[in-house]
Amino acid sequence: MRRGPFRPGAFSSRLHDPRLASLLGIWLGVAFGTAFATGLVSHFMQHPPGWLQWPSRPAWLYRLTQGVHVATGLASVPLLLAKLWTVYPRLWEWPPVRTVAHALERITIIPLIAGAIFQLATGIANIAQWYPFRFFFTVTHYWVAWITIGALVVHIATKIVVVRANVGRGRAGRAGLTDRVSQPEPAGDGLSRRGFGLAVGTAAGVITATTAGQFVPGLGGTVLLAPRRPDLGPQHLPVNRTAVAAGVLALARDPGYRLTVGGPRPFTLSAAELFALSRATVDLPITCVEGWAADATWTGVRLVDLLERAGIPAGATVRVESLETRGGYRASEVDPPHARDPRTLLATRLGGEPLDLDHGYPARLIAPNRPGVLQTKWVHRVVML
Ligand SMILES: Nc1nc2c(c(=O)[nH]1)N[C@H]1C(S)=C(S)[C@@H](COP(=O)(O)O)O[C@H]1N2
Ligand SMILES: [Mo]
Repeated sequence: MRRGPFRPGAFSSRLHDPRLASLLGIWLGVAFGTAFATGLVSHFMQHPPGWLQWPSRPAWLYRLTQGVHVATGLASVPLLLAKLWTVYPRLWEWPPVRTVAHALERITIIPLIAGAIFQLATGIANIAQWYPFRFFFTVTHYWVAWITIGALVVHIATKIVVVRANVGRGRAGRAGLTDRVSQPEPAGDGLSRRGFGLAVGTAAGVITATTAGQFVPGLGGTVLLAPRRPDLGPQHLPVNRTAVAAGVLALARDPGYRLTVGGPRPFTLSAAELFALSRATVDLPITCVEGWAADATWTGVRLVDLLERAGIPAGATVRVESLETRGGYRASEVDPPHARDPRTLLATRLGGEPLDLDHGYPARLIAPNRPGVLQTKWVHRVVML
């Protein structure tokens, strides 16, 4: 009665092997666990709950967490493909369901595989700034992460016996606990298990080595496969949204431009006054959620100086607003740790030159340890919340 893929022995490759599947599973577990943890950092930096005020130091923290987030996601691609290929014959397992526990275990595979593929596909589309989907990326990527990681925890719980019987010391002693035990490798032509493992590891390593330079200081020139070279763009910095795309060209160049600072003692500054006050210089990276980071030297006015002049109390959160009228990044809320950090500037110069229009002329926010999406450009207003 059992035909086609249901036939015993239908999948003859020696690479459909429980030890290989276990090893790939361990690597994938580490990669997805790391991507999940660093993804939470990114999410809660962008949407801090009321009780959480993110520190402004160390300045490099977000560069590290987000660089690792994107790197582990990219390295997961060959690992996931290899893992799926190694285990796919089990789709035709017979009998399809043995016990209730077995049925539940099989059902949780669906959100696990769907979620894993979805997270990698949408993440890669996002870093390539390609949005073929209708939903809002960050919200969906965040919630699907919880589903995927939940399914992964269940999967690990149901597979830990198999993994321990196939990997590590003492595995022979545990072999009696499961029927999913690696058999000695049959001789034959073609790729060996070791060769397959090496090929998959090499693929993950090459992807990492040719993309990780996008966040590692000084290695920007090594990125062959990353969508972005962090040193290319006007004033040697990439631009995600140009002044034209943001529709701010006329307003940013308007001689009547004013920076308004609200608060108990509100005041305004013309562009010339703002430039004259620009006396602080800091070295800080732009660290995009897409995983690239670019170092730059910024000169501008300390945000804290503006807040003090306006009489804004030290515990206040402020909102820095852009001339851009639409889009999710047109305003940025700044909590006290960042607002009061002397390295947080309304920058008017970049690398010693006036800020390019595409980098936010006449002024942009730059603060340590925050995602690029919060470093709003074309700033014209600061208000107390
Ligand atoms: N007003 C405004 N500011 C913005 C954006 C935007 O779309 N609008 N994009 C942000 C993003 S996603 C990043 S990574 C940085 C990029 O900075 P750069 O283009 O100045 O290098 O600017 C941020 N500031
Ligand atoms: Mo970004």
